[in-house]
Amino acid sequence: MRASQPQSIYLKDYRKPPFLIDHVDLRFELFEEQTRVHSRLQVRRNPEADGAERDLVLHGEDLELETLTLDGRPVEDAVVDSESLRISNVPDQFNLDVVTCIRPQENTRLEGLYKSSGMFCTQCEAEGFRRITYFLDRPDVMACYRTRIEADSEQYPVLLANGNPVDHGEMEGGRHQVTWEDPFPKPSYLFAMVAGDLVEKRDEFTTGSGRVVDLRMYVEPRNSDKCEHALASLKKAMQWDEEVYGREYDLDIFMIVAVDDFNMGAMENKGLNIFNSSCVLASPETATDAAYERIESIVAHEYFHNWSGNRVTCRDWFQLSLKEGFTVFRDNQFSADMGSPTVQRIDHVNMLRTAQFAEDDGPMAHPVRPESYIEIGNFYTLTVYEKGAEVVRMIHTLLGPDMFREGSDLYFARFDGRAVTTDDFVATMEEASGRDLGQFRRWYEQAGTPVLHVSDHFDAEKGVYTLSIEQSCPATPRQPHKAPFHIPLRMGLLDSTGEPLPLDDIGNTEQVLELTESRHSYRFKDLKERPVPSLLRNFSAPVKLDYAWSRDQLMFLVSHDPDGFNRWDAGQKLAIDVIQSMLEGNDTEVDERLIEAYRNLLTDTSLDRAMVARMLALPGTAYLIELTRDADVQAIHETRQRVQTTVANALREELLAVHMRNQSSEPYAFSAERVAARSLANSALSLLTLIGDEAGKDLAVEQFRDAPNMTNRFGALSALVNSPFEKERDRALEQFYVDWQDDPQVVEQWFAVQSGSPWMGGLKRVRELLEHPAFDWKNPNKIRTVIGVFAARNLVHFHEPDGSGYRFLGEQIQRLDASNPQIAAGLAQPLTRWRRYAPRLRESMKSVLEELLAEPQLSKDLFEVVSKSLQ
Ligand code: 0A1
Ligand code: ZN
Repeated sequence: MRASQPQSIYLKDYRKPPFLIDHVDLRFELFEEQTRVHSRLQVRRNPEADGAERDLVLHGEDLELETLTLDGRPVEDAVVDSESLRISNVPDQFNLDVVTCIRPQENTRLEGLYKSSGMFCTQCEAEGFRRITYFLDRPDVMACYRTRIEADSEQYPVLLANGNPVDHGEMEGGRHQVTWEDPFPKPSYLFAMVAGDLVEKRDEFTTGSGRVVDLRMYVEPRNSDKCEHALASLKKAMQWDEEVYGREYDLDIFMIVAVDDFNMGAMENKGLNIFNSSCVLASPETATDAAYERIESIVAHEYFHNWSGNRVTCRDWFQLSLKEGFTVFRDNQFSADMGSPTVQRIDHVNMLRTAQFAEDDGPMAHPVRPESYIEIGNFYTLTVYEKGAEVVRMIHTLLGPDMFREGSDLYFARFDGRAVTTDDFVATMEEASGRDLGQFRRWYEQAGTPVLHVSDHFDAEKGVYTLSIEQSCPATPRQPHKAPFHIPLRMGLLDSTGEPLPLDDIGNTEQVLELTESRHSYRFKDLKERPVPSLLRNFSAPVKLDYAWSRDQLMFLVSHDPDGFNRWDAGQKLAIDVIQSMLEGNDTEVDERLIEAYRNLLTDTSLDRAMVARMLALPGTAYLIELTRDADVQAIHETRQRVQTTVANALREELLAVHMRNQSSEPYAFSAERVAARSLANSALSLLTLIGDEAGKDLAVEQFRDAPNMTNRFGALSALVNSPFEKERDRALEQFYVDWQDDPQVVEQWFAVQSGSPWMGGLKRVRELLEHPAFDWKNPNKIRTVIGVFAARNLVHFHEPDGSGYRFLGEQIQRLDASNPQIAAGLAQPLTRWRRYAPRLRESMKSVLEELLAEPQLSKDLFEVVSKSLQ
């Protein structure tokens, strides 16, 4: 047990900052052993503060204070503890000079200033700036920064910070300095600096108003051929934000830096975005289509933050979804416009339903706007990001695109340069549209996934069809009772030929029903026959929908629903029903209708190939677990596998034909059409190798050998790894490593394909990977691709009935907690879901959590996750 219990921080305790800092002047002296940070703060008492504080209390952690002067006079009586610096009785306005010493070389937490592959870089969100110098490290304190960086000229020729470069020069001792000034006031979490021996790739973008913006990407020399895609994505994002949201970029330079050691995906620091290498570097030879897609959306996400996050920022960390929910919604809209909107929606909902619904149903469930936290780093969650985006999407649905745009224009105009709340966002949308979103605000306040129970009745005599809908929401921690949500439910009705039926007098065939009560019933008149309902089109709300479709109705929707998302979802529901009734022993064989549905998909060449690839994928094991109480993972995995192999065996010829039809000899292009063809060909290949098909094996070996790009090569590797062909698999894995050992991003994929595969000998192989020379305990990507992927994707082995998978994870978490608590707490996620599993599994998961909680040195991060999941 920890000696002291860390304190919770509550939204209800929010107070305006007692002091404001208008200007920050920083000077970094970078040396190999330590870095000296000189900071001059222009401080004044906040006229709007709630009470009159006499003392100034600054945040600071792991800092060595060297000197402290107030208006030029040394401060003798400052009180320093492990988290703060207190100066008593300060005047109303003053300059404070602070010199601190820090050790970036020893910083394994990767928060604040640290070193990665020989370069210095920073990560200040959420509370990293206090690890650089003493400061009011809270987002509602916004200042203008001037940053001077001094370092050895040879080792660190490139010196970057936010804003525009205003000065540079040589110094004594082979050193140099560059000074940057950011004219936009910003919170400390958006501060960034970088020093390294980096190559620069340049491009430019001319804004709508005719300003030329310098685009620069900085990478290690070995990555200089991997910048094109990120720069192209950036330009598309800049253009899109002007067209769709009327947002122009505001500085003269926009910089992107790639670093190998990074806790998250990327960071939107003002004018100087810093990226995890795996989320920005790509070439056709080294990155798969999936990586190209990820990069396009993350580059856009970080860029969009320049308005939704930077120009308008969060008042406090409870408001995190203000920037993240809105920005994810924006990047989803962007990705939809760049490719196929339906496919993009399917991928996104699949992730939301598998992972966010699980979070909302577990012990860490929290509202989109949480009410309390111990460590804010634990709240960069799928709920804040993805459910937050769904909430913004529902506002978009309720208001319609034009009104939504008016609302967003008003929001950006009114709150530019300010730190605001999710409530300010909603109120602005209300003001612009005249709609009342009072009840809608519950989406920000109540945790848990609402459930819609739908039943229907057809009165054949009167020709009246009635839909009855009841909503409820399960209890979540500290919220036993829920009030009804305001839910937009997009729907339509189809007749028996598949024609959409008019739903009102004007002949609309689609409607958005607005559910606000616990129960509603809707009547549709003048119908000749019982219609088939198509509900929750395009997943219009993040809810679970319960309606007893028959298998025939689902088959019918797969081919007739005009809503592409619902066509896919009907296929998923059909497959779930087949798998579940086999699991429950109600069916012994795979329903022929499912096989026929797949046959149609494979033979109808008029269908969108990206859609076909999605529809061919059975619901994932993780999602099936989420749908099951007392989940028996082995049984679920085996049943799913049986359905998959039955389908693949029945459709062998069709799969071979699909693989053949979707080959191309053209050079790599990241176009929707080519991506779709590669994805379909790879899906077919993996089904063939899965069933041990000899022709499939030969195709995979050949594709692996001759692949002109990483999508094909990795597709073949993954097909062999998930197959009974051990000899070919081992050969391919070995060759792949020999070819790509010098490329960390490719080696990460090599790790992931092995640790995530149920065919690779489970824990034994994962332990071998930990011993592999390419594994690095200090690199979050390696940790995630070996340990994280094992626990999240290799479900049969992670949930080994003897508990070995859980104990393994517990050991690694414990080991990592000392060096990188944020990563350790993230890895603990799968264990927090222990209540969902069969009794034996549940007990062993729980005991691993209990052992972790007994650790005396537990970090705040891990303490919060572990203690809350045992409550
Ligand atoms: N704001 C970034 C995500 C991010 C959050 C925290 C980090 O370190 C603790 C790093 C990045 C985004 O949404 O992209
Ligand atoms: Zn973000």
